[in-house]
Amino acid sequence: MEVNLVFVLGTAGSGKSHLTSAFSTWLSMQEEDVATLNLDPGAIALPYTPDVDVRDYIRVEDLMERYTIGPNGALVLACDMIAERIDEVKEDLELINPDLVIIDTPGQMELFAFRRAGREIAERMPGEGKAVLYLFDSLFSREPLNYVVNMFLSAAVYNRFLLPQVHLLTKVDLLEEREVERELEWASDPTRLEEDIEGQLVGMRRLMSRGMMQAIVDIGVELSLIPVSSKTNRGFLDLYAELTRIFTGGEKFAV
Ligand SMILES: Nc1nc2c(ncn2[C@@H]2O[C@H](COP(=O)(O)OP(=O)(O)O)[C@@H](O)[C@H]2O)c(=O)[nH]1
Ligand SMILES: [Mg+2]
Repeated sequence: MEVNLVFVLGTAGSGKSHLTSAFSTWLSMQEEDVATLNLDPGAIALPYTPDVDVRDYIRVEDLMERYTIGPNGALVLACDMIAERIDEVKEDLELINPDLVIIDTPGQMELFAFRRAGREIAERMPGEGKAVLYLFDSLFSREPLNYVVNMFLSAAVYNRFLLPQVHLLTKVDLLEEREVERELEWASDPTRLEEDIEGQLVGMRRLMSRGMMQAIVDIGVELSLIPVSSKTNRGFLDLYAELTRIFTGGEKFAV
């Protein structure tokens, strides 16, 4: 099956499910043969109807009952179990046979990104090309320290999957344009981030975030952030161009 896979990752509430919904709808309008896959077994209500849904195989409530465990334990178990059931997911996808699959991942990112099952799934899913979209919640990242934390998380995700990674600044419709511009500037020019940290933070938090930022600069992680909104579809053309470049350019690793 010649298919390209796009894994959508980001902290809880960063907009993964809404992006999956809006971007896949937008891609369909561009005549892309796109399918959606929900890998979040704990999703209660999704803003779209997934073409393939792990909740058809694994139900968090069933696990809670069967093993007498709470919702958190069941969610961890469910995410680990997806890896074992991945062949069924593959078969369901093969029936649809799309060119591109947008993959919505568990609300709590650590369940997918930092447990073994996530990488196993990413490795075993058959894809001609694979890419990760890492979502920076623009509201959350408005605080310089949170922005720095997000840089670390995105670097950790990259380190985990070693797939081309596109960074998105989500929900930009909720911010004033100058706030959006400021976050974009932090990405393109770390000295601006440093200045804002100097200006806004005091004491221990200032020392810590400066040290953390310096580490990021030392590691050499460069960030190019694409501002997007699932409400207005802003940035989708840029995102599409970036994915096309990754999937047709044969790029193996994003830096
Ligand atoms: N205004 C606005 N709200 C958004 C956008 N994307 C997501 N949201 C809201 O952010 C919240 C979390 O979104 P969701 O997609 O469920 O995040 P997930 O946990 O990463 O899947 C929801 O209340 C959404 O309505 C956006 O582009 N614009
Ligand atoms: Mg979600």
